[in-house]
Amino acid sequence: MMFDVNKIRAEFPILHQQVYDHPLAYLDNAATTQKPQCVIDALRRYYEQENANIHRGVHYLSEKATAKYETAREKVRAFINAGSEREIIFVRGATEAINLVASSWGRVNVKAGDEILITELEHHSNIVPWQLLCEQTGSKLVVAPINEQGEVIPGEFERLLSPRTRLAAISHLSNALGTINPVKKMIELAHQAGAKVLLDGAQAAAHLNVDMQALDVDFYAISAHKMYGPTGIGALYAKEEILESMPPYQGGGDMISMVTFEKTHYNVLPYRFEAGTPNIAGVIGFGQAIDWLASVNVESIAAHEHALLDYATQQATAFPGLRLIGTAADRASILSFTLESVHPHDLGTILDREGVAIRAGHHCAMPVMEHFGVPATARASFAAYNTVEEVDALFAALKKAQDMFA
Ligand code: C6P
Repeated sequence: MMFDVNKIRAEFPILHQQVYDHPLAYLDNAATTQKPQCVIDALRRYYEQENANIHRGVHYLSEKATAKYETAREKVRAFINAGSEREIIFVRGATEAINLVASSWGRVNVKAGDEILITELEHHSNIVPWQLLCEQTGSKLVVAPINEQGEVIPGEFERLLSPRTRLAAISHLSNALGTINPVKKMIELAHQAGAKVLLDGAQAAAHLNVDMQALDVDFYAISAHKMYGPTGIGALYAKEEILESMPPYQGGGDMISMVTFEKTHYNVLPYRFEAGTPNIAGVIGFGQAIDWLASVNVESIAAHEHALLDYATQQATAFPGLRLIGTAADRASILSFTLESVHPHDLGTILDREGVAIRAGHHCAMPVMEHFGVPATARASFAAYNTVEEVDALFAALKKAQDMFA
């Protein structure tokens, strides 16, 4: 199927509005993507026609809601090519997925003297849970440094892996730099050292083909809201044999098979890790978003975004006073930069008045800012529905901001 950006745009009602008398150019997709009509309809349909609690009722609506919820699990499984639905745990998002692993897997697998290896380009969600685990267990956080392009220094990651490394936790695609890590190779190296690997796929899942079996990764974290789906829902992939060995993350309804005051028997996978009434509407919306992504095709989206990123990078390179932050050889969908004598927050505000939505700040990756010696960057991030005209609008607005501060 031909990639037709206008046809795609037509499916996103929110995009067709004026902001301060300018057509909206939404370039903040790394923070969250907009939602196609089919996802909005699925959420509405759920509350209008299907709402009931799942896994509990014997009535018509409960069975219908349960079937939709479990169908969505199968959609997530297929989308990331996991081997089994038992390996897909619904959580609030990538943040909760990582916290689940740190808390449950970490509790029984990490002890004093062990090491957790991360990289310098991680989001706080893939730093702080490991710091907490290290504080609790007396283990040590080890950080693989990045170079001036924003790439994990080849050789350093390998050098820092040791027999003490229990886990390597790595971003698949950096939200602050756009760097795509060579994760296949990193997973192989970590496995050779006897460590498990968690990939933070929050940014990757809507921009790269992700395949659990081909990667042979142990844990993978995703957020629906960055994949054209609802907020407050995401998934943790974990290998079945690892999940089987992990203690429950939270206790409550649905995660048990039998409870007495003396002893509780836990439910089978994946329910053991889904305590309480879940975000049923969110899961159904997530399933719909995956149908949408799969129908447009992630590879076609990636090619479109790559062309936009190339075009934007060319303009950025020629723009006086602009410094690109993150120039890795392998990059996707993110243009992070500073502009001489204009603070990124001022840039964000001025661009907003021109209808251009970007993010300005540290992007929850403060160590990356420190590495590049900047307090913050401006970040434009692309999605399937963005256009060359919107990139032009970005640079026209940047010119205006520069002129104002000249
Ligand atoms: N990054 C951004 O603007 P949650 O919030 O749980 O859906 O995702 C957290 C997260 C984890 N890892 C990476 C690489 C991320 O980019 C994010 C979210 C947003 O860059 C909000 S800070």
